[in-house]
Amino acid sequence: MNTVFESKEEFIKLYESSVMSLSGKPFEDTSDIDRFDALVKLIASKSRAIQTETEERVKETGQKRVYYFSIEFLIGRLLDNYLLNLGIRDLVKDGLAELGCDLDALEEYEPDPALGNGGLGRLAACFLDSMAHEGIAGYGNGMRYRYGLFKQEIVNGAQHETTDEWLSHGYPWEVRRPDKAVRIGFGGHVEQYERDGRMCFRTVDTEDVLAVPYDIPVVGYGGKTVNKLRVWSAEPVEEVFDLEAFNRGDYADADRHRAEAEAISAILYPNDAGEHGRLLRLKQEYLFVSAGISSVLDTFRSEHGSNWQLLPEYVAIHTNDTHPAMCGPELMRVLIDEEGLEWDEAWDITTRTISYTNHTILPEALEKWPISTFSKLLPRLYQVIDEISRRYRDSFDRSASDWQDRLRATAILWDGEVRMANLSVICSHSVNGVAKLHTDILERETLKDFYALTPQKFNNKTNGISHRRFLAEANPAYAKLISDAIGTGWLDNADELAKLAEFENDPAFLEQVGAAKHANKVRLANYVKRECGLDIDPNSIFDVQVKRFHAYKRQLLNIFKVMDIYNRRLTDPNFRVAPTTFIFSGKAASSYAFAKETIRLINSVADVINNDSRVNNVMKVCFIPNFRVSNAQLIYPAAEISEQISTAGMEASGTSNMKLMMNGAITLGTMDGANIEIVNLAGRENEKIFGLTAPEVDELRASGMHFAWDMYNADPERLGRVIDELTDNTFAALSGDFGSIHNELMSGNDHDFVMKDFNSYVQAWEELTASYSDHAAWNKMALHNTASSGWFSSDRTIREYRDEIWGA
Ligand code: 475
Repeated sequence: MNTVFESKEEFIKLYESSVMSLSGKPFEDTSDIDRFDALVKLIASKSRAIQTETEERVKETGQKRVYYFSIEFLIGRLLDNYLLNLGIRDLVKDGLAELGCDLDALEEYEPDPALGNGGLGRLAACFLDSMAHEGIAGYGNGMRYRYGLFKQEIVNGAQHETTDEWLSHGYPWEVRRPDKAVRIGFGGHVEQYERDGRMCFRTVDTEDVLAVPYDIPVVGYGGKTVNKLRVWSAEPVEEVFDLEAFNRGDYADADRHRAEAEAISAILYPNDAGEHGRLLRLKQEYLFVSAGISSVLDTFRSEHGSNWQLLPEYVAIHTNDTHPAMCGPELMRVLIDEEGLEWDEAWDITTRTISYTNHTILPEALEKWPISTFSKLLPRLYQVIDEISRRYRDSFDRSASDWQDRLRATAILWDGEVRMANLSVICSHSVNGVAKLHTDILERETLKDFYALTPQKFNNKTNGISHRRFLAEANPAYAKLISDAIGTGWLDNADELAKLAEFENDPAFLEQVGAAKHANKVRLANYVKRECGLDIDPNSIFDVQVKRFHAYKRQLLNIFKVMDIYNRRLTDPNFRVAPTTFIFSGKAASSYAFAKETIRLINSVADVINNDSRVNNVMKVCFIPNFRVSNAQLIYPAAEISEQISTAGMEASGTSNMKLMMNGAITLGTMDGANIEIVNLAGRENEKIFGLTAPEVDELRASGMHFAWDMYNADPERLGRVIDELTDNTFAALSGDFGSIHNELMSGNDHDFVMKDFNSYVQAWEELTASYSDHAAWNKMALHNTASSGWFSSDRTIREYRDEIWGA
């Protein structure tokens, strides 16, 4: 372990002087914000010292550098994580205490940067942590949005969005690097010119903006490697302040130029599946790709000169979904137009450098851009894409009978559109899915024509999570119990969690497992009381579904279950219900009406049930507003049931399933995404599986059968009643009825199989919760889940990427 501070005394001395010099006040007069700010800046500067050492080591050993391009990095708060990774959490906590400061209280001042929507963005952040832990020279390349994902407030049960001003007090982790800024050109037209007797292309009359990088340190556990995350901000190239307009009183006009440039990095698009055709989104994508590639090549050039054939040996560029798909053509453009390489050589270098991960099979998430928009905004890049496309078409063996079908399915340019997924596959040497089933579906369905042409490109990399953030840091009570039992080696190597299996039959230990869970439930109950004013009972079962709202994730199925239990309890007071708190949290894309109505339904059901004294002792429904990394870290440790109930075949992997499993929750789920791997690792008897399988879903879809009304008619007492209650005012008091959900379900013929899976789901829930009363048996299952979860550490995932894709 690197010694960051010689001793507590040294920390105190450095910290005190840092607080005073940054605030310009005597220590006693400084505010908590001053103290928080100074603490982060001290830790950041210590981290940068290690970063310099890391950098020297990378240079000396000629280590391959991995660049992870992602339009989202949902990093969460960093302070606690970095103190843990540097091995100085106790020292700092004690030192602060001597100065009369409480570390936990100071940590609350840290903004929780919402630079991502959900799974994809959080995965990128977990990968940064694991790359640093594994000693990989791995760097994030992304966007610095001025406003993160909207803040969610609940008004009369409905989601309202307000801006997330995470930068209003500054962000002490970042360092602005104007010396590394890159000029990005949009629009204009392409002209040919002669250079060294060779015809070349360049774009003229462009409108330029400046991409300015901000660097955030990424501290690896063990304190030996510190990498960086570089995020780009858009600014005007030069200060063009229109003094004349200002003097006329046209203040907005005076600064128009700046506002137009800054708009590019102003907002994160709040949709986790598809936001196409928006020019600003395309500009965002090009900005971070072009600036990122330029900075990658600068570093390479400074170390290896212009030996571009060596690029794939020293550099891997990974593209997280299709948002960075322009990496391929942009690298081609630079190698050809600026470095003077021939097409074939540039192509070989490019495809050996780039790799691609697919995160979803949802058709609406497959990015496409109108050629007209694209070619106007990026004329030269479009020419390069057109040439990639032409050569791709020419490569087809036209004697094969099905070549036209294959071309139609895999073409880059088709029907007036640029198809980004196909571009990504064609420019990459590796294409991976994020769980076994997902990769199978990519190979067999979504990308089957590519798989037929180049099967060797395809591979699976089942997702993982940072077990340090989501277990060690989020769940200190359980982490202490674990470390007392098996030592702290699991922080470094999550496989060591398997040693916990030894304690599965130790009644005293199991009781402690239960006690830690209870403490976490009390902690969450306090948070819920503070945030929503709702009392929830830590002795009830905490049944948790937290994730983005989406039809296929089926929060609707979950709330139907709650409605059904409520109805049955009212009709039959002898109907036994294990006391349960149903906890939901998550955001819906602002434009996704069905998802927003589902949130309103949950809150409306909550309003009725929580105020009904006939059922209050056995059920409560709780919607926790504004789900984000920081409150997720309070929720996962308190969960006992992990709801992973997506329509089989639809959830590429899921990662909250892994976080919850690691924290000892039992998965109540379908055979979908990584749930399948959870079941394989922990054993089916330690989870509760229900519902249609992916092949059954396929078959039903293919049959074209219309079953929604039949199912409704067949079960008037329960399912039928729940459906009626969408429109009969039962839950309308807060802000009205739910006709649109009713309509979607019945006219859409139960597209997501909510009605089809309803019975088996409620039954599975009843069986699972009935087993809760045997606390010892439950705690044993919980412990077994934790003990089986080590494989889901993103350390393992990253080692697989390193060995099988990046060769780093
Ligand atoms: C999957 N986000 C999870 C997770 O692999 C999976 C799409 C378009 C624009 C912005 N964001 C997106 C996603 O597609 C996404 O988050 N997908 C998720 O990726 C990590 O675990 O199953 O739904």
